[in-house]
Amino acid sequence: MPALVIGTGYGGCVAALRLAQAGVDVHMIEMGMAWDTPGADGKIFATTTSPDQRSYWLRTKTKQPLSNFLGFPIDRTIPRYTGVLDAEEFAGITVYQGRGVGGGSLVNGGMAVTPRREYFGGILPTVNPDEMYDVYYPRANTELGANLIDPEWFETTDWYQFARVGRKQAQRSGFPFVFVPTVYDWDYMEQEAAGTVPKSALAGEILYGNNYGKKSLQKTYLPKIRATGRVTISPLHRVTTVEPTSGGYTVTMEQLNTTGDTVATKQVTAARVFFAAGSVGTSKLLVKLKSTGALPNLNGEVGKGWGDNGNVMCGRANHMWDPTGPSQSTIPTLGIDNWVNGGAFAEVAPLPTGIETYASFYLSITKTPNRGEFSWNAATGKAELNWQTAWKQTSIDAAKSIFDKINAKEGTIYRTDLFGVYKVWGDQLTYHPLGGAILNRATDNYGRLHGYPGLYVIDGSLIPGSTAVNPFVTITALAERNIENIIATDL
Ligand code: FAE
Repeated sequence: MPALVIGTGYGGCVAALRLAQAGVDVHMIEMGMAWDTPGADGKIFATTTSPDQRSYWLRTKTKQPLSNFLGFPIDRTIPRYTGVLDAEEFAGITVYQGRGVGGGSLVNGGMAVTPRREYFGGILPTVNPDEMYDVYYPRANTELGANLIDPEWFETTDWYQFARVGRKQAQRSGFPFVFVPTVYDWDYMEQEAAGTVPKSALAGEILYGNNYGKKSLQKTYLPKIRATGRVTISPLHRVTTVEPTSGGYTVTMEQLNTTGDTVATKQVTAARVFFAAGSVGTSKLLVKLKSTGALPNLNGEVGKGWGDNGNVMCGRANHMWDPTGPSQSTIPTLGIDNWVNGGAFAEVAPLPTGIETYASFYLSITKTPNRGEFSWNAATGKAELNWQTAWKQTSIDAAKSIFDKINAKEGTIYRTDLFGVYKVWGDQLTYHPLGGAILNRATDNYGRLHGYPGLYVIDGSLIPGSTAVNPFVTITALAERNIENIIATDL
C-alpha cells in the first residue's frame, strides 16, 4: 500500500483526500465504527436525553459532562459497546473524543471558528500567517461548510432565546460578543423549527452524534474521499504498532468486535504512514513506539506540549425575569471574546433539558501556560498523561474575568449543581485535546516525523496546546497546508 492513514478525523480525511486526488492509493484505519447503519429505532445516533449503548466507547455507565442536575447524579447504566463518544480518563482529566469514521466531527458541537489573525502567532509560531489566512483557512472553511445563522431568524426563534439572554448580559457588562460560524445546515434547522423535517439539533442531538443537520465529515470530506475510488476504509481496526521494514513500514492492528474484544490481528505494509489518530491517539502511539523500541529514533519531543485548550465550563443562575427557554437548540452560535483582556473566549452554550432552568451555561476556552506530557509506563503497558487538576486554576481565573463581572452586574450567582454537589466549575475535562507531537519540534515544519522518512503527523497533536478558539478549523487548515507541501516535495 502506498499510504496508510491512522484515524479518520479531520487530519486523516484531509490527508486521504489530497493523496487520493494526487493519484495515491490510501488505506484508512479507524478504531471506531462506520456509523452508517440505523439502530432498532431507525436512527444511527442516540440523543443526549436518552443515551444508550451507541453513546459511549466501551463504558457500562454514561459519563456525561454535566454529571448532576439540581443535586441529582444523572449518569445511567448502558451496555458496553463501541459507541461514538469516548470519555477517556487520565490522572486529573477526562478527555472527550469521537470514535468512528469521521472522528471528532461525529460528536462535536460543529462550531467552526477561525482564530483572529492577531492571535495566530501565539498559536502556531512557525507557520506563515499569510498563507494560512489567504489560502488554507478559506480552503478548510469551504470544504467543511462553515456558515452563519441567519441573523433575522436568530433574533426571533424561541430556540435561541438562551443565546439572546447570554448576549444581552455580555453586552450589559461591556464584553464584545461575536456570532461564530458553525457547520450546521441552517436551512435544515429552520425546517426543523417549522416541523417539516425530522428534528436533529432541535431534538437534543449533540455529543452522541447528529442524525440529520450537522455537516460532519460524513457529509463533507468523506464522500469526496469515496468518490476518488482510491481509498479503502477499515472501521473497528485499532493500530497498535508501526515498525520500519524494507520499502516502508509494517503496521500492526487489532480488529475489534462491538464489545471491544480483539477478534483478529493483522499486518499491512505501507510506504508512508500518516498519524491522524487525534492528539491523544497519536501521542499515545508515538510514546509507546519510541519506548518499546519499534521507532527508537523518534526525538525526545514526542508526547510533549499537550494542552487542554484551556477548556472550563460553568453555569449561572438567572433571575426569573431572564428565562433561557425550555426549547434550546444544541448548536451554539455566540461567543464572548475577552481573549486580550482576560484570556478567555466563552461560548454561550445550550442546556437542552426540555424545561425552563433559568440557567445560562458556558464553555470557555482560555489562555493557560500549563502543558502536560505523555509517557509510556512499561509496567502497566499503557501511555500516561501527567496532567494535574490544579492546573485548571488559570483557566478558572480567566473565565472569572467574564462571569464574575456579569454576575456582579446582573446581581446573579454561579450554579453549583451541574458538575457535582456544590461544584461551580466543570474543570475535570477537555473536549479539545491538542499537542503531543508539536510542529517543528517532534516533526519538521510540515509534520514529517524526525528520524523516520515516510512517517508523518497530520492531526491536532501538531498544535501546541491551544488554538484560542475551537480547534477543528485550524486542524483542518494546517493539515491542508502540510499535505500540499508533502505531496509536492515527497511524492
Ligand atoms: P480526531 O477527530 O479525534 O480523529 C482521530 C480518529 O482516530 C478518531 O476517529 C479515533 O477513533 C481514531 N483513532 C485513535 N487512535 C486510533 C488507533 N490506534 N487506531 C485507529 N484509529 C484510531 O482527530 N472542535 C471545534 O472546533 N468546534 C466544536 O464545536 C467542537 N466541539 C466538540 C465537542 C465534543 C463533545 C468533542 C469531543 C470535541 C469537540 N471539538 C470541537 C473538538 C474537535 O472535534 C477535535 O479537535 C477534532 O476532532 C480533532 O481532530 P483530529 O483530526 O486531530
